[in-house]
Amino acid sequence: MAEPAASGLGRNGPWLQNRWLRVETRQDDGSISPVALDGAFRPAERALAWIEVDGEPPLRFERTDYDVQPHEDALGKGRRLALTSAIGRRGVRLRREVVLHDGHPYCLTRVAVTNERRDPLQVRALHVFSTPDEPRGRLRLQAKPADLRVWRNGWQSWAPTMSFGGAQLDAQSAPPVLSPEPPHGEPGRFASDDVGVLFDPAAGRSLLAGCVTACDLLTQVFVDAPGRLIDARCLADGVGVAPGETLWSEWVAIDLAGGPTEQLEHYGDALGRMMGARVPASTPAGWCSWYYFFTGVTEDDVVRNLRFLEGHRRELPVQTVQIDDGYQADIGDWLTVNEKFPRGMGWLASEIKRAGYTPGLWLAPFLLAESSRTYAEHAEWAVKGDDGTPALAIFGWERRNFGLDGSHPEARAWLQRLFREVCDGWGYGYVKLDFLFGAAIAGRRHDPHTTRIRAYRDALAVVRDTVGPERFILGCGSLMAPSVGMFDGNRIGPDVAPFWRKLTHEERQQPHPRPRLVEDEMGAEVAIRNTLQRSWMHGRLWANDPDCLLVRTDRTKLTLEETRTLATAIGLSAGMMLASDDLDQVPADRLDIISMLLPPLPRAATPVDLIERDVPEHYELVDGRVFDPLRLVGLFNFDYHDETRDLALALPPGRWHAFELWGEQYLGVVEGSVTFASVEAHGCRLIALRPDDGRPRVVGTTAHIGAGILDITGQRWDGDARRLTVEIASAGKRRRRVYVTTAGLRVRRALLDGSPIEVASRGNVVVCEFDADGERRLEMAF
Ligand code: 9PG
Repeated sequence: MAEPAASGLGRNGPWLQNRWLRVETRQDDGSISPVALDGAFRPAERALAWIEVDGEPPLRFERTDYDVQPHEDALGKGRRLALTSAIGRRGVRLRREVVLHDGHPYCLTRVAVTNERRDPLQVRALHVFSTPDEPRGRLRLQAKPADLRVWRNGWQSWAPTMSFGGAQLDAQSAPPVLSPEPPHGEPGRFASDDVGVLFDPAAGRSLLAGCVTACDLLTQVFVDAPGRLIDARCLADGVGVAPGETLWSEWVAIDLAGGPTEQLEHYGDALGRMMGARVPASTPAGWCSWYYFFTGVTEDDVVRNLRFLEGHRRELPVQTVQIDDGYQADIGDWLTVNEKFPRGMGWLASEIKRAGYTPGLWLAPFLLAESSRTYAEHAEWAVKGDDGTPALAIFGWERRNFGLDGSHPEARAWLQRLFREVCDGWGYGYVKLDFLFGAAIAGRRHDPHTTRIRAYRDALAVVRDTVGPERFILGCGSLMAPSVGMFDGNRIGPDVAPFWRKLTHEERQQPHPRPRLVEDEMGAEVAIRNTLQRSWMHGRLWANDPDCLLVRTDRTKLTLEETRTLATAIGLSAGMMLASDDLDQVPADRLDIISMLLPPLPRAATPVDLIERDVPEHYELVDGRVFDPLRLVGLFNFDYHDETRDLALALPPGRWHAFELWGEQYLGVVEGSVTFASVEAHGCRLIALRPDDGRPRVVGTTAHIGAGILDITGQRWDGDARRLTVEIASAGKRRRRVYVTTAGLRVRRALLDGSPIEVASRGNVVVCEFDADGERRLEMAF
């Protein structure tokens, strides 16, 4: 048990302290100064809270009263400190709270404004943790601004999530699709949604700020590297606070302990717990129509692929067959099916179910196309701009599409009727809800007191209630923190494509030719970037959907190396495995790549260099099972200039058996580091490291991307009998090879399920090849 958080009164105000953090406060201005006790890291001095209001100067704390109380929430027990300031002349009362839990390294803080006037107060933003723009308020960091690193999160699935250097330009994402606001045009100024991390490489220290609740307001973390400022703020969309009412910000976590990866993992745990995340017990796999057939998909395409899956249950053990965009009459007219699906969506769902799969259907329920019947009949359900006309959510399918107003009761009732029909009428057990940001765009809504996030969640809550807790909801084009608790799975990156990239690294750094649209941000590279950068979300907020695996050899520009890289990123992410090829046309050796990702791994790998690089190159999963401790490393060449490069992997202390999966090569016992010479651009190596204990043991398997995590279920070495026993499960490919180090001994006999099996000797290892359709036992006597 952690020692309880303590509190006391200092010279300037009360403080809180636990094992990791001390938070000092000042009664004169309501500011807080958090200090990490390990190394006395104190980057932010007198971080303020203040309120931005329409048409008048900011509301700031003055002399405050305080009180300290025991506190308990979804994160456990702790202490809560409150600072209150009655600003009589402005007719408001401000309150700031700081919570320190007994068992967490971060503190939480939030701010509120109470309207004590006779008129409503129009609030723009609540600044929760805002370093003052004056010399003593600037962040105390050791590195020069240009050397600082900033990790920024995109506001929805497709938005760039990556690290930047302090002199770089932020992602130039155009609102409202890829960003809630226009991008900053000056280098070193970054706007991160929900959560941001600032890393000081000179000090080796890191500061995370991020919202752990997201039910009402949009939280942004703004970092100014040259100005050495940070500002975590909640956008209140100018909603009116009625006389006598109080508006709270979201809870924002401030973490100074550990490195960026650890901080993001702790943050994900906190957000998931505060928001009641739904994490499926096992991560589903399936087939999706989109990336081969696009909007041209027909009933026959789906049925042919369904038959293929039925005929290849051993190779492709997936649960879901998901029909994507292309069946509907128009965006908004979901229940009117086009001529490409002559037998209707109910028939197709039954056919999929009859074959033993869960039928899945794509909808963009928060968009209304200007050409749709639903919009023609209910223009009042669209979010409006300031001029009162419908606000554009996205131009797509060659027409304007407006956002659905989740605050409109009739629009919500329509959602309920729609999903009743899709789930109970047609029989779909899985829905992919796409373009969901449409309900969260800025604008005027039917209920003027509803924020965009509240409207978004109210609409989602109707869908979740109607769909029920048993069916699977996959979010897409969806907000991140505000969706937690609603989805089972969520897309965490832009669209994969059968090509590597559209924009070069240099083009992506430039503000020109224009702010970036979704179609600029498609391709395998950017999909992989988000998959790695958002790995920490998996299993904490939902099951990550890293987007589809494409392995085909027709209609693709991806090379075999790039395909393996995509497979490695998806596989190590442990996220959903959705194949999106025309399966009939896929050669057997490419189907093997899909098999190697089934089922998904139980846990996600960690991108070791997520703060150093925009696209991490070192993705690592440590599996500590005592009979087979394993360190699995995906090492990528994401060279910015597309050059062949040597990749070096530094090893933890000790002697390691190294096995490279894609090249199927045992590299012997290595120490210190291993180098892979001339790795192709966009290529990768997948290395399984196992400690060398001088005894015979498995050093490599070829069945599954986990290199043993799922396909080796037990291993015993009997020193007296000099016998090795290995338990094998069917995970992955049927045909596989198992590599065993002989530790200098000679194999006398090898048995598979009691029958002799041939072993080929290759220096210090022996190799057995066999099929596994169920559990198998391999025994070797030495
Ligand atoms: C269906 C697709 C797939 C895909 C989704 C989403 O702006 N655009 O041009 C744009 C095109 C496609 C797109 C997003 C934006 O992809 O991510 O998986 O379901 O919709 O239309």
